Amino acid sequence: MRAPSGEATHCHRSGQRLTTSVIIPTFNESKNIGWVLRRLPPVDEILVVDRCSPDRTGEIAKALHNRVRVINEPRRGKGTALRTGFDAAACDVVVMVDADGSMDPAEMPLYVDGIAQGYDFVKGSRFMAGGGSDDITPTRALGNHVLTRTTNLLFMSRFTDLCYGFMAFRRSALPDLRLSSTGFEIETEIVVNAVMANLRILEVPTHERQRRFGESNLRAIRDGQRVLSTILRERFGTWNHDELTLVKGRSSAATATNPHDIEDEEVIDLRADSLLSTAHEPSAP
Ligand SMILES: Nc1nc2c(ncn2[C@@H]2O[C@H](COP(=O)(O)OP(=O)(O)O)[C@@H](O)[C@H]2O)c(=O)[nH]1
Ligand SMILES: [Mg+2]
Repeated sequence: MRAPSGEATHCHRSGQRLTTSVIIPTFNESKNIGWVLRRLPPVDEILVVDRCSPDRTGEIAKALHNRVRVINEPRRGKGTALRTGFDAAACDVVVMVDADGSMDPAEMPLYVDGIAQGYDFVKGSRFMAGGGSDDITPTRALGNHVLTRTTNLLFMSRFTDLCYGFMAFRRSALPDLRLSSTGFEIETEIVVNAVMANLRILEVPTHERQRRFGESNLRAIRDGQRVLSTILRERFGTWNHDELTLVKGRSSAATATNPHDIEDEEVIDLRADSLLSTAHEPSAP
């Protein structure tokens, strides 16, 4: 029997206990969402951000768990869905979990404990001691390894895994993450911006399972390129051909081609005359 549920949040503070919002992006996951919701530990808020799935994932999720609130996000992309969910979340800790059964929600306490211990950002790693994957293909493993190494070199970090989306962060850190990604590269954007913002970061071991039903929406080459572009953009800025400027930060709009549209950024003028007086010193991570 379902308890009545409304739009009201359950995220009131109870003593010093940290409240938790779980964000689950979904696109046609009707056969998997039940398993994910059953394995969730008690949380304060569950936001299923659904791309209006034809297989009625949203309705099914709502019928299965009385804490579920479904947000319909018709725009394409995991990044878009997660950003919509983050903006709607109301609790102290935000945890992101996929809906395909590849991430075991029963591991969630490890992430929330990390935040409770004082970390701002806790991310899962399949490649540290105690972690693993039943799902990763050789192509993806190689791509992830190269992208993780690249990130570590450019941001002076020591991550053991990059392209994996089981993560938790303190909701108060959300503005520091300055998110604008629409696709799978959002995971990378979160990681590198957490470094740039000097957040306290913890990696915890996680075991990736095989997706239970259906097929992945990720395309390794296309999405790998988007991840690489995100790393380079966050580290070096965006080159603007028209005005010969390098723009650090990014627009809230989809592209950063016009520096006048860009909010919250630093514009480095690389025109020859200004180069004589301005050295480009990227800020240390
Ligand atoms: N709302 C929404 N969710 C998506 C979209 N694309 C993927 N997802 C969800 O994001 C999660 C990860 O996607 P998946 O296809 O498993 O990618 P992979 O794990 O990287 O292979 C799953 O829960 C998907 O249902 C999308 O366009 N919109
Ligand atoms: Mg998956």
